[in-house]
Amino acid sequence: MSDNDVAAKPKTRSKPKLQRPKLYKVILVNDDYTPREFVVMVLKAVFRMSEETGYRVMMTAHKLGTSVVVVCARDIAETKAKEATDLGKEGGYPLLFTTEPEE
Ligand code: TYC
Repeated sequence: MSDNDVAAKPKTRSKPKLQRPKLYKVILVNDDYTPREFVVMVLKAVFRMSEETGYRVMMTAHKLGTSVVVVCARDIAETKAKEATDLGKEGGYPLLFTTEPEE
């Protein structure tokens, strides 16, 4: 058996590329009906925010139209957005939280 019979090893080692799961933003959307204090209460209850942070996030949405609440894994983002939107519904308000993938 000559050296030529030995199967050549591939010269490049293929590194398995583990894709990092995409992160999602939970976005608070402004409306004309939900009271400010109610929005802050929901932010504190669902996203464990302090009064100060909740107020700041609420005022950002109030002034600019939307505000990013948190960035996290897709399933958590979707669950929290639904929980928070449902709290608004229970209170009779059109409060809306949406999700979108982070760039
Ligand atoms: N714009 C509402 C008001 O003036 C308050 C509000 C803020 C509602 C943020 C929704 O995402 C919101 N009562």
